Amino acid sequence: MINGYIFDLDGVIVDTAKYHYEAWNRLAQKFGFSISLEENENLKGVSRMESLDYILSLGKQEIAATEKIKLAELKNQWYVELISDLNKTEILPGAEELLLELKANNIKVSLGSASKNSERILKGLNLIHLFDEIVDGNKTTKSKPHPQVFLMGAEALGLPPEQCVVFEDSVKGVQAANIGGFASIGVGVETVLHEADVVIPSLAGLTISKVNALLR
Ligand code: B16
Ligand code: MG
Repeated sequence: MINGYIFDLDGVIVDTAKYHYEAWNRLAQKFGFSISLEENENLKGVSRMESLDYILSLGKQEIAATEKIKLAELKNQWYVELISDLNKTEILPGAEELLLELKANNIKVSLGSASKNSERILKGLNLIHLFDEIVDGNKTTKSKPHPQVFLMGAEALGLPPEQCVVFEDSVKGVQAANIGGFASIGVGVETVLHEADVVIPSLAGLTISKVNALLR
């Protein structure tokens, strides 16, 4: 029985992955290389500092820790500029409709995101009131595939993991949900997210009864 819904943010609720990619690419170009779309797949759901480490390793750059902090801040400054005028068209198909149905049915909802910008994004899109709890990169100490972010979400909702479903667009996020004992719904491509219990292309047309049927 599913009583709680936990949503990843980037790639599930909102189409911000393209802005992370743009900002990281700008940083990579400072070092004379660019990030391929395949390499970008490895950045989804990964924390800011871990993403930076991965990018610097792609460019074979060895950078002092203090300089890395400055680079991560620079990337975030560019990212925040890029998302400064996010609008409703960037809410991914079906996300708002499902959140509204959950609210109308008093089903508990938490965010489970690695991003430290999640409140800014959800407020900007006027979606924040549809979440009972926000667990994001400002609260966690461990990155996906560690299940911490989802376990904290379930705990905040007052539910055990087996009563919650996690929606994720990243491989590491799906792994985190599985390790934590949650039902997992991958949002994206089956070949990439095959470890999820169920994979759907998007949230478009998804309802509570369809989720229950998918997980039966
Ligand atoms: P920030 P999610 C993740 O969000 C993104 O997928 C990932 O690309 C990003 O590096 C990470 O958040 C940290 O974001 O720099 O805004 O703190 O998919 O877990 O919602
Ligand atoms: Mg994501």
